[in-house]
Amino acid sequence: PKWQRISWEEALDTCGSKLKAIVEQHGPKGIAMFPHGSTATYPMSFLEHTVGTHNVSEASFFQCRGIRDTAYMATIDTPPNEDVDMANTKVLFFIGNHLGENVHVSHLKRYLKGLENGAKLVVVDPRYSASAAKSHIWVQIRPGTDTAFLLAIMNYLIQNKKYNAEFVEKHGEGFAEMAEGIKQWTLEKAAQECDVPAAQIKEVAELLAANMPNVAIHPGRHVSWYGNDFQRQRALACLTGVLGAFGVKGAFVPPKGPKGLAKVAWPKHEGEVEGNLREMAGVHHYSPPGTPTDLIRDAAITGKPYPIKGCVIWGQNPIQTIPSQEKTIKMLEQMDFVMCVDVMPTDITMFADILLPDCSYLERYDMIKTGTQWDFAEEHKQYIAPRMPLVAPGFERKDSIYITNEIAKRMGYEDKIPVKTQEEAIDKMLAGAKLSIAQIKAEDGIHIQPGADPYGVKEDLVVKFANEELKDNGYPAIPTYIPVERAPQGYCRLLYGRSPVHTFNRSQNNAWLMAEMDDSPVWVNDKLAAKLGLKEGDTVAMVNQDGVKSRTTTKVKVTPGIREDSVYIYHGFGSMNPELTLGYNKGIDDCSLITKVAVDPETGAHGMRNNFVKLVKVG
Ligand SMILES: Nc1nc2c(c(=O)[nH]1)N[C@H]1C(S)=C(S)[C@@H](COP(=O)(O)OP(=O)(O)OC[C@H]3O[C@@H](n4cnc5c(=O)[nH]c(N)nc54)[C@H](O)[C@@H]3O)O[C@H]1N2
Ligand SMILES: Nc1nc2c(c(=O)[nH]1)N[C@H]1C(S)=C(S)[C@@H](COP(=O)(O)OP(=O)(O)OC[C@H]3O[C@@H](n4cnc5c(=O)[nH]c(N)nc54)[C@H](O)[C@@H]3O)O[C@H]1N2
Ligand SMILES: [Mo]
Repeated sequence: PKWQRISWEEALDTCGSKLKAIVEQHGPKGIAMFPHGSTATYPMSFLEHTVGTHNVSEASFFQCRGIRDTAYMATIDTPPNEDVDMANTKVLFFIGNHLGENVHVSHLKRYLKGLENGAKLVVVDPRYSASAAKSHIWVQIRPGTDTAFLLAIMNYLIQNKKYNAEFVEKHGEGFAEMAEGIKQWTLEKAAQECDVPAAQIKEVAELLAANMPNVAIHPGRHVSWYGNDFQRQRALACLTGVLGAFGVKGAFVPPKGPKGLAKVAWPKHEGEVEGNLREMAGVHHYSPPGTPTDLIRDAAITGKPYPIKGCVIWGQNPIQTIPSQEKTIKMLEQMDFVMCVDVMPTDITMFADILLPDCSYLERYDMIKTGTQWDFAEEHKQYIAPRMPLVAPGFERKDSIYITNEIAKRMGYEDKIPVKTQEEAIDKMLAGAKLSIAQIKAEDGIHIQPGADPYGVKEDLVVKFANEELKDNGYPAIPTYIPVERAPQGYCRLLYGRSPVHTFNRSQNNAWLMAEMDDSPVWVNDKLAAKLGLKEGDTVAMVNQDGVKSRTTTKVKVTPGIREDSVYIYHGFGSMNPELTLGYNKGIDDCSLITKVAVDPETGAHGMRNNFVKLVKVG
């Protein structure tokens, strides 16, 4: 990764002419985009709408929450976000979902409020997570078997007539079909599959039944785990239905946020947008918006069904966030042109022909944050808060509206430009709600207005316990458990999660945070460690089932807080770019060991926990 500094003029000219040449030769579909974050929405709209490519793939959908959203849409017709009323609930129910290490500040506040208010917490996790540490029931489940666990709970509730019959009668569709189809999932059968006591599954079911409908079945967030995840997410939505936990205090309650903000988007492409890889292959009918990453990679590498030769990466680090680095690198190497817009030299920037420095979040206007305080206050207030720059951009950094517009001009789209500046974009959006930047500044940066009571079950809510459309497309109509491969002899499943101190890989060059935590020790079960002759603090490398060895090493953390069949590290460590001076080679990059790609059939999203490793003691 050696760089030559050039002027913005030359950089923009090069990006514009290279992308234009690719569109001329291969059509708009010859460009792929990998976006993430608020600054990527405007250029994404340009490439998707105006230039016209389907080949846009967000790791934050396809390796994160896309499955959750489409599985809930196939069940209750709406994506769930994280709309559970944790602050007012009687029972919090988490599958994975390690809040406390997963630090979403607003969610944490609601979660802690719930615990303060006396909610019981059920945490299903193979590891003693920060949430498990606060739980009343910790289910130390065998990884990948959660759907069996959920089906057994539902079956128990149904068989023992402890479900919410009134709700099911009024809002359920296909309930009898599901009840019949999951009959086999007795407590004993699930206990064996999930490697947890039958009595514990019963205890959880009884706790939910005793407190329904005021229970918070959390939909989770990062759910791309094993390639069987659509079914688990369907099961979660159905369990919420079995308990009737919609629209009432402590249940699944979509907040009523402010309305009216206008949209700023690029105009739609005239004529049909060609080259939808998913439709051409007739697969993944429940894909989240965009195109599944592996379809783009395969097309780019093979040139079939068509070549993809230009790549725009904007705030995504696909080296560390898409399984099989080897494939991602092959895809990038065959491109005629790769441009990257970033704020730091992370691993992906090593593969760019041109690297453009984006404004950091303190130097720019940003997306407008809106929300409600319905779960804290009786009066249900709403807020509208555009993020505003604190300081002028340093080091010649430019904002995303400027960069996109300048490239668009050079590609021949000057007449389509929707807004000229960030301020114009924000003012346009605010105008929809009869507000402006000037007014919000006068209100000290946050506009607060009266809100609406979010409680109440929508009359037309339908919970599809069985979904016939799924069956028509070749998927199970009812939530179904699909077993995954278990760790081969001598290997452990590689699990990963969030460090409470860090944000993905983004904070690995932050001196304060690295002073707090600059390594990611591997969690090893104490009994397993004894068998392997490993001690706390030993240095180890990892080798996976395909013989891929970690580039770096880490220390061992010996603990009873992880199952014997798994090991655990934090995601975001082990950067390979030496220019990321503080993070370089610190800890192990989980993604480098995720070489086997598991694809969720309904969505095309990628499972990330289906790889196995051996620990190799250094020396
Ligand atoms: N500090 C910090 N917080 C963040 C982020 C960050 O980068 N840093 N990123 C944010 C983002 S984008 C997301 S999506 C979220 C992700 O955070 P979550 O949505 O909470 O992620 P999960 O994968 O549900 O949770 C990880 C937990 O799953 C457990 N687990 C592993 N395998 C299994 C299994 O088979 N079954 C069960 N039941 N549990 C399993 C692991 O042991 C681990 O404790 O975090 C968000 N919050
Ligand atoms: N192996 C593995 N893969 C995962 C996960 C995992 O835990 N392990 N988690 C999954 C999840 S939940 C998610 S959401 C995705 C996220 O995956 P990505 O979307 O790839 O997100 P990040 O890893 O945060 O990479 C963000 C990139 O944007 C850059 N960046 C930071 N701030 C800015 C900015 O203001 N402007 C611009 N232009 N760039 C910026 C960073 O320097 C970095 O290069 O990864 C998924 N993939
Ligand atoms: Mo995520």
